[in-house]
Amino acid sequence: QGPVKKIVDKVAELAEAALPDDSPEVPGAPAPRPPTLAEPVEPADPLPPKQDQEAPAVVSATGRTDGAEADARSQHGAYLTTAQGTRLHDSDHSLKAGPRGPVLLQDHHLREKITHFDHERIPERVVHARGAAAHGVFRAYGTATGICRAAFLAEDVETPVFVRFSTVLGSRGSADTVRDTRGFATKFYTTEGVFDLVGNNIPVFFVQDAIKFPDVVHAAKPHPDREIPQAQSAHDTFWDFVSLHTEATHHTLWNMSDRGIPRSYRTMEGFGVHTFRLVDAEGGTVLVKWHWKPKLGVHSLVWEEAQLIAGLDPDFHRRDLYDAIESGAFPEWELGVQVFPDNEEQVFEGIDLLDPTKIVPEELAPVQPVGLLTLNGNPTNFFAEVEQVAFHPGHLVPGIDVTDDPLLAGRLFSYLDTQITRLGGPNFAQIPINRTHAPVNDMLRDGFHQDAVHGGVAPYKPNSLDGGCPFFAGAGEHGYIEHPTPIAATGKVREAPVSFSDHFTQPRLFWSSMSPVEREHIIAAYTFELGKCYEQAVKERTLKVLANIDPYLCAQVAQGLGLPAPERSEHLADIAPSPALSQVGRTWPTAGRVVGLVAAPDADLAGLDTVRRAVLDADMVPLVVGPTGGALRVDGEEPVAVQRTFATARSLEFDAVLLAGVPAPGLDADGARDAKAGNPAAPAAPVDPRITLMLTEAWRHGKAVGGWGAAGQALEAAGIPADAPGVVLGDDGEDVLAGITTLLAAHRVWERFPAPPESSD
Ligand code: HDE
Repeated sequence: QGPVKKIVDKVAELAEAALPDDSPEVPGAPAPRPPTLAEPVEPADPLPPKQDQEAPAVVSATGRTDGAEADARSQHGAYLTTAQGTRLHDSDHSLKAGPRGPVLLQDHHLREKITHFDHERIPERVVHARGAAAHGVFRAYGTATGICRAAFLAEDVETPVFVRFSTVLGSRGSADTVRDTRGFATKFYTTEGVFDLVGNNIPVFFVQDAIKFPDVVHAAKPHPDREIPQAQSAHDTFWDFVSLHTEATHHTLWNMSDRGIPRSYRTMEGFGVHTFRLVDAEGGTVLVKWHWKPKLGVHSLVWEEAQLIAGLDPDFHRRDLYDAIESGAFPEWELGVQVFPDNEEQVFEGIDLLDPTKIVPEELAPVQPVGLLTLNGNPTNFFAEVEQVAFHPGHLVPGIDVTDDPLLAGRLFSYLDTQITRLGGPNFAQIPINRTHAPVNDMLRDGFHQDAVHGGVAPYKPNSLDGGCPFFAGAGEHGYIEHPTPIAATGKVREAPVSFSDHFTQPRLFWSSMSPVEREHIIAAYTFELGKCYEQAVKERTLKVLANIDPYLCAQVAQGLGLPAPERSEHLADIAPSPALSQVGRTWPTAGRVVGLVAAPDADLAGLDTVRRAVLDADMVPLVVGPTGGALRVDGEEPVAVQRTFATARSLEFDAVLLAGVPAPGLDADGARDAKAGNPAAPAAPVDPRITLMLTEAWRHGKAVGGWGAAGQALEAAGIPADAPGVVLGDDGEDVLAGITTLLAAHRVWERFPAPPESSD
């Protein structure tokens, strides 16, 4: 019995247990509510923290546990207390002079409670404010030991990790499925200190030099006067900036592609973006680019789906990550590296490795797997962990070093700086989620929120009073020694290398690597975003940029905007596509895919239950949709718990929709004329419009649909021909599921989307 199945069975059991014994069959009159649970009367200890989430103890230079225990501020004991631990006997009424007041100033508990509440919020991150995170473990394959001395990369070493995914532009409370880049930040708690791999789901960046970061972010954030639009780039200031600043073309093109709207955090690739330097045990070096490859494959939403979900379930990605982990379907990624020689030019196959607007196609430098990341623990407290985690690209361990990428240089400054404001001072490394699992023996002292009680009298070096302690570590003692890379400076300048001015070769590479249907999505995305702009000059300038990527792309977007297509200004070089960049044309594991099982009144419930179990056996997630909440009952069979009702379900949360023999008008579940209808020729009851909506939406979004029994009639009522691509009908539910599963491996039924002809260049 797989973990997913266990949880789904548990959910069904709970739903069943919540039903009163005399629950009516569905549909029918609403059942009486179960009695409300009485408040417990006996004191009970709070729930213990989850095992793998206890923070490491703070160890002082002397090896003694200093100051407060890691969890001293969390909950202990059976009774409600003040922050000072004094037990309270009432927390519902202010202290008053008589029941009708006035309230007395001496009520310390009132003041403590309200004052603390008044200060509960901290500034949100200036970018990447909205995110979700999980605990996990990274197990190294040992394949990187030849190029990197980092202890956590040695064979079979397991390192605890915490991973935070995020959108970039939106505020903390914004929606998950907006068109944006996603953050993919990993904290490795290694034995040699914390290593943070602070990456994105897009391998290139808008700007080549960190000094431009405030510009691109100011342009992309909401307009300063109205503070709209929230969490999106479809507005004038963004397109004004990226059309004037053409080094942003490549990243913008990725954002307009399906990569800008991931299906799930679990189906995103991750990239370190910059080139890093790895150092082996002998001091030899290579340059690398980091990649995260999701085991479930790279999948995206379609734009209409993303927009609808932003309203229907703004927490879609957060919920998906949490549910997957809670149900035991642990998301996994392989970490891999592309490896390049570390020579003076730092150029590979003509691609400047210091330019963060460029990728190296996998066909030129394959991604070599070095370990497996498994996310297996949800946060215990969102604020304590997800909100307070502080990543920094400069958190490095011996064996991993930076390069001179000017974007990376600015990041190395920025993260520590922003965290001092966001986390209220310089001591945020002591917050449990940020604590290294390696012994700390620093000479950093005092400051706001200092939790450690440091011993010793000499937090300086050299000293004799603390016996000269602590000592420096050489390479043999795992000391971090920067690699002595030679610097060929020619004088102080505010300039970029000449190669940085090639802004169009790589956008052309990306465009030419897309399948026809992906190109169609890109055209639609540009047309949508520019259609939301008001400034004519911005639209016209962007079309000139598009002309330098591809004439067909430019012409189609121009047509959508009702503008003439301009001529290109750059020479369009021939470029070999990189098939690895496309998400279409490959098959992936179907584990974790969500199948909506829809049961109308009189549906084939026994068949539905069989298919539900088959979905579970295939490690996919069945969600049973019924007309109302409760359970679906059929004589002599186990009741089937309803997880979504016609009122709460939309096809958006399913990867495929199956109808359990839904009777078409006037037909029973076997497709025979319904005898109860009396007159066979009499007009039949219409299919529930909510089923029709589910089917038409699933159809439009390229999802597999089907069913057994008379399901074809309901599809027909929704305007879906039985012989159309991605429609599976049959007599036997399990056969139908087998057909659907084959379709799910390709993620979507791509033939359903209108595709443009091959690029015209
Ligand atoms: Fe960040 N970025 N960034 N960034 N970034 C931040 O740090 C910054 C860049 C990334 O889940 C901030 O703690 C500069 C590239 C992620 O907590 C801030 C530049 C990449 C996260 C910051 C960049 C990233 C951040 C805001 C241009 C992919 C979220 C809050 C030079 C490789 C981490 C914070 C989390 C967050 C600065 C560009 C990834 C302001 C100056 C390129 C995943 O320090």
